[in-house]
Amino acid sequence: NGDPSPVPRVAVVVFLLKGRSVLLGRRRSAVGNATFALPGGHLEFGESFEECAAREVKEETGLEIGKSEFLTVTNNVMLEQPKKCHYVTIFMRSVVGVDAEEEQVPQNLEPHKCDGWEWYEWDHLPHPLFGPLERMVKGGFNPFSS
Ligand code: 8DG
Ligand code: MG
Ligand code: MG
Repeated sequence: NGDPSPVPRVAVVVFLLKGRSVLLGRRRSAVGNATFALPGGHLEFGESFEECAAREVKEETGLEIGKSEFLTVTNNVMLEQPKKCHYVTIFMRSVVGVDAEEEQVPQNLEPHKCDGWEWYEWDHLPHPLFGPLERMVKGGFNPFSS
């Protein structure tokens, strides 16, 4: 791709947990197209990780998350993608209520970027997962026990 001086960027993504499930959507993107990924996006100037997590989840799914907490960070160099990129990815966690009165249904608010959001049981994840997530899962990372 034509970017003359590419730089690493910071992304914040969220493990939204409900019971034994996590929210994933299949990407429509030049990076990780058709793979299942967490909600999230680019850290904006002046934002905290928590603010970015809540904003991206709201923009992409309509869900209002409460507190989120930092889990881990990974370095993702993706030069094989149609759009070459390099992300330092911050992984946050937020737990949503399972009670009927707290139940919020995710909406696909950016259908040009995602095929739709679904809850997937951690023991039955869909595939292919987006590369950065796939590497964590293969490495034994578990957002429920971190
Ligand atoms: P924005 O304009 O809303 O800020 O960006 P976006 O359109 O929501 O960006 P994104 O591609 O969803 O997320 C930015 C980058 O974050 C993505 O290109 C690569 C990195 N990233 C990971 N893992 C994950 C993940 O599981 N989900 C998402 N959405 N992005 C991830 O490294
Ligand atoms: Mg976004
Ligand atoms: Mg996004």
